[in-house]
Amino acid sequence: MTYLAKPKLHHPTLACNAIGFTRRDYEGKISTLCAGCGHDSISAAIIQACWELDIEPHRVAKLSGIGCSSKTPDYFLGQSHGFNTVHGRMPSVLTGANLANRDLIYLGVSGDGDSASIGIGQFVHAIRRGVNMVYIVENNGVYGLTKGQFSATADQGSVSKKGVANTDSPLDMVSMALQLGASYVARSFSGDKQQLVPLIKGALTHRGAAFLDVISPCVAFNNHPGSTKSYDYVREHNDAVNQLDVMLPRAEIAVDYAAGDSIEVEQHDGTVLRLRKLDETYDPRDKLAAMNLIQQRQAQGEVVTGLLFVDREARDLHGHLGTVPVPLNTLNAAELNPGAAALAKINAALR
Ligand SMILES: Cc1ncc(C[n+]2csc(CCOP(=O)(O)OP(=O)(O)O)c2C)c(N)n1
Ligand code: SF4
Ligand SMILES: [Mg+2]
Repeated sequence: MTYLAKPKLHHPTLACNAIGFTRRDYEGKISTLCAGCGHDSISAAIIQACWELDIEPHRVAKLSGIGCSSKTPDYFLGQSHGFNTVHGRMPSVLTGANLANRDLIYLGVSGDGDSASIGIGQFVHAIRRGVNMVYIVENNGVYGLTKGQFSATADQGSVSKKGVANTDSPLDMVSMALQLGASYVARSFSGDKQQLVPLIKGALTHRGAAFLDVISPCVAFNNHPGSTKSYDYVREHNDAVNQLDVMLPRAEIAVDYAAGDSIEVEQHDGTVLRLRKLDETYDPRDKLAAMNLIQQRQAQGEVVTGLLFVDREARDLHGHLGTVPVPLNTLNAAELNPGAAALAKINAALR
């Protein structure tokens, strides 16, 4: 069994939003991810954001690629449209769906492997075209699903569960998104619900390409030598009849820090992540300042979080292409086939 259905029991006193839905109405199946995986916290934040925004679930199309992160759309918005694409191909499928039906809210969920490795070309072009979407990368620096190989966002010098150091330079998807013309760019941490929920709400209400890089710890690959809880130790001391992976449950890493402050977050593998939250005076309309700040803080070993850039006047792909203002499936035969005279005019313009 790859998933577990949730029992449909709603407590009668559960709070409803303005359109009469409880949070449970925005949930999906029971997650099969490792206990404590950051991705589950992001799913919870998406559920909360959609509930608070009174979004009708059937108006959302959630799309993903392949990976633990790309499995998560199964665990939220169970009443929405869903498309689990091939590895790294979510952006082009999302672009096509968006062009066909502009009336849905498009939510692309991907991983750092799915988007920064195999799907990097797809990511680049969807952002550059200004597709009206929320694009979330659940960034853990590894290919979690295939057992922890480095992804293209892994920091140089970080050590894999096998003790091998990563020698490659990391891709910073936030800096790339800014350079590529995303009109809403933010970074957060999966365990910072206070920051993440408003950022997702802002992205859902933004018209244009909204990109969110959410750092999301993978709890399964904190496999340091000497630990009696490591996979190797468990295997060596396990007289099992077949090869098993033991996913030891971990607590979710939650953080709570104020605007302008920085915080050191110890991850399950003992590494320390230094987050810096943008302060309240920060102006997210200045793209150059955002690019500078990311680089400056990075040089000091810090990861800046918050809404880094927004362009409220942005046009989306439909605006660039001058498409019809309604979904294509609502056009009637006469509108779809304007007749021989219109065709002759187009042909004449091409001669
Ligand atoms: C074409 C193709 N190549 C490789 C794979 C194997 N594969 C499955 S998931 C994955 C990486 C997923 O990493 P990421 O997107 O970071 O997701 P995570 O599991 O870390 O959340 C890879 C390489 C595949 N499924 N299809
Ligand atoms: S392997 Fe890592 S990314 Fe995948 S579910 Fe487990 S903790 Fe999450
Ligand atoms: Mg990953």
